[in-house]
Amino acid sequence: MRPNNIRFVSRLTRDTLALVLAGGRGSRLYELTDSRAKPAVYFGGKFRIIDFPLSNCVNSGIRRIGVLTQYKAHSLIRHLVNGWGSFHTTLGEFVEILPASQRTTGEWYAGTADAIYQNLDIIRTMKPKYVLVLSGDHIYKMDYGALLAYHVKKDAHMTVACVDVSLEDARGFGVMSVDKDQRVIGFDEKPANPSPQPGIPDKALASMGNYVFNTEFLYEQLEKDAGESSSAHDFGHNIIPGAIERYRIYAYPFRDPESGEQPYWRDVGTVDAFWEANMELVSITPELNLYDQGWPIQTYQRQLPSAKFVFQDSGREGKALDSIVSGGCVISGAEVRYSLLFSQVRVHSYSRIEQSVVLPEVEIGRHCRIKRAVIDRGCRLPEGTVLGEDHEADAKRFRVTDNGIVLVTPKMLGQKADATA
Ligand code: ADQ
Ligand code: ADP
Repeated sequence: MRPNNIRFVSRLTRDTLALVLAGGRGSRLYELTDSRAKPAVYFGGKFRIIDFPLSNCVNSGIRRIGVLTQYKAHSLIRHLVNGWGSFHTTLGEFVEILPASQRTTGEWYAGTADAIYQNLDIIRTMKPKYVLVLSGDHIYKMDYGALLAYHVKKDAHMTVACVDVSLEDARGFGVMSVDKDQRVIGFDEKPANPSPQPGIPDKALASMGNYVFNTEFLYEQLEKDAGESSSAHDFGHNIIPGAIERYRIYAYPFRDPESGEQPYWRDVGTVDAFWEANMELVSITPELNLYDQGWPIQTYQRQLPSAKFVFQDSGREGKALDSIVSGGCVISGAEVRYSLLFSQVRVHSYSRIEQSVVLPEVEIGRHCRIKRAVIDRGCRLPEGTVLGEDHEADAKRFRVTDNGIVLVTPKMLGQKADATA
């Protein structure tokens, strides 16, 4: 098939099986991932992080998707079943959950490559021509069709999608060096001293953790790696560094085709990054446009009544300014500013919430003052709670981050967390 064939990209996406790695904890999110895997963490009012790669697949025309789960997968699985379970299986479309179940090696998934290796028998039955391995951890909109077309044009065995990141951030990523044709000639997983790119002294080329494989090549590499006892069975640590010399591994720079700029891409790996990325959405023109119907982000959402703002008899206005307020919220005689409220949040009279991210089903009692906080799902803040004004006092009961964001979970309040949250 030739790239000038008009059906070229849609053929490629149809021949592709996407496998979303969704088993990691995301330990730097601390208590936010106590009961859920990082891909199940809430984002942007209605979504969970995994909705982004899944929506990217659907919008790109990839409708055969496996999701590999391991760590604390209950809320993730429930979300997938509720929100992503209605594909047209009769047309060969599916989102299939592939949980670690000690089926092949008798062990849990050891690393990202092992997670896929343990499902090879299932993957083989799906007969894909290309396998797109995706990280379930990031927030971005990306047309995977363009990535697949690039992979085929380069006649690559494997293609690694990449972004520019600061040298400091690069220590947390796989860092690549490439030749002038974008062929990968060096790959260092989480290097202590990341090398900058030639001509860009402050930026390294980082792997997004998204890979396209020719299927046979993937099978060969995984089988070889499975037999190596010293391997951690990880794509970044083992598979890529071991393959770059002998095989055609290419880097695909994630860029806007029109402007050439790097699009929005966030790894909300810490509580600070989580707060910041959510707060960015509240700004007047956020870089990530969730209102763009050309690339809709789908999710599971319950049928909820509209948000309601109550002007109390006492003269207290219930209002939200420069904020995002989701369905089922009631703001009564209270003021919400520069904040993002997920669904079914109740805010009672005489309270004020500022620069905060409030997850679903939170109740904020009367006379509370909340500033620069992340309130986890299901918290009930008692009347008169003050957060974000005295960090020493906050730190006695809650987590206060380096940037002074206060994280509150039901457990910290002595309340029972919802096991399905
Ligand atoms: P990390 O993100 O540090 O680096 P890892 O923790 O393995 O790598 O997570 C990668 C993805 O796999 C995540 O989506 C995670 O949820 C999932 N995952 C982790 N362990 C899993 C398991 N046992 N079973 C199923 N899924 C699992 C990787 C690459 C780097 C790259 C960054 C980009 O190794 O090279 O730069 O991703 O974020
Ligand atoms: P407050 O502390 O402000 O008095 P309340 O719990 O009494 O808070 O709620 C105030 C107002 O919010 C109610 O008078 C009502 O108008 C509205 N409200 C509360 N619960 C609901 C609900 N389930 N459906 C619709 N409106 C509600």
